[in-house]
Amino acid sequence: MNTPLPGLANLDRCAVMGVVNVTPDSFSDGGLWLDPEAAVAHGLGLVARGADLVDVGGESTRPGAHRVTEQEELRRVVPVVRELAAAGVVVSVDTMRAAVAEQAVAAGARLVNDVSGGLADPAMASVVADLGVPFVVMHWRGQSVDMDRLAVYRDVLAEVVAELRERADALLAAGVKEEQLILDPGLGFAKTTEHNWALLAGLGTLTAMGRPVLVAASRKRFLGTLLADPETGELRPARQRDDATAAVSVLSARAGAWAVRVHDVAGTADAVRVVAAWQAAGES
Ligand code: PMM
Repeated sequence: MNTPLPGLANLDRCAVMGVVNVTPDSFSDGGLWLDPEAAVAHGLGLVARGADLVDVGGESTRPGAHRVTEQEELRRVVPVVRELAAAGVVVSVDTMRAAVAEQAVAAGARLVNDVSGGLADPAMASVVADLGVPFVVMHWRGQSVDMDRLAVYRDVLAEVVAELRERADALLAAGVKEEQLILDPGLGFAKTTEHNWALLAGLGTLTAMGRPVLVAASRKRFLGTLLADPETGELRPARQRDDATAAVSVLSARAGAWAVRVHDVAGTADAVRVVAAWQAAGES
C-alpha cells in the first residue's frame, strides 16, 4: 500500500482524495463549485473533513458529456489549484490535456490525474515525463460522448489489466518513470454495472501489478442501480450514495488501494482509519 510516490507523503493507510469539480454538469455535484471562491472553500472544507489530497477538475467526464475548450478548462482550474496549493493543500489536477497539466503543476498541483491515461492528448506523456510528478493512468477506451458503446469485454478484469499494462509501457517508453505511475480501473468509463463489480472484486489483481491503485467509485451510477427503489426501480439519487461509497472505500482499502477518490470525505476518512487500525492490530 505504501509504495513511495515522488513529492507525496507516504501514509500508513489508504489515502483519501476529495473531489472538487469546477464544472456546470458533473453528474453528482455539477454547478455547485463553478465559482472559483466556492471551489476553493469547498476544497478547504474537504481537507478539514479529512481529505489527504484534493482533485480539481474543470471538465465533466460523465457518459455523453461533450468536451470544453482548453481555454475554458484552464480558466476554471488554474486559479483554484493556485489558491488551494498556496493554502498548503496537496492538489491533484483532473485533466486530459497536457497544457492544463503543465499549468496546473506550475500553479502548485503535485499530481496529474488523467482519465484517459495519456491517450486523449499525445503531448501528455512527454509533459508528465518532464514534470516528474505522480500520474494517474486510468483505464479508458474513448471519449465520454461514446464510451457506452465501448463497454464490451470477454473478461473485463483480464482486459483492463492488459490495457493498463500496455498504457504503462507506452508511458515508460515516452520517458515517464515507473515511480510516477498510479493505476486506476476507471469505474464507469466504458464499463457496465457488472464490469464495475467485477473490477472491484478483482482489485487484488490490479494491486498485484505492483503500482499504487486509485479507486473512484464515489456516487457512481452502479451504486444507484444497486440501491434502486425496489418498488419503482428508480435509481438512488447521486447524493444519497455516500454510505455505499464509504463501504466501497473500506473494501478498497482492505484490498490494498493506495487511495479512494470521493465526494463526501467525512465517512470515507473515518472508514480508512478503521481499516488501518484493524489491520495494524494483526488481522487474523
Ligand atoms: N471519475 C470521474 C472523474 N475523474 N478520475 C479518476 N482517476 N478515476 C475516475 O474513476 C474518475 C476520475 C467521474 O466522476 P465525477 O464526475 O464525480 O468526478
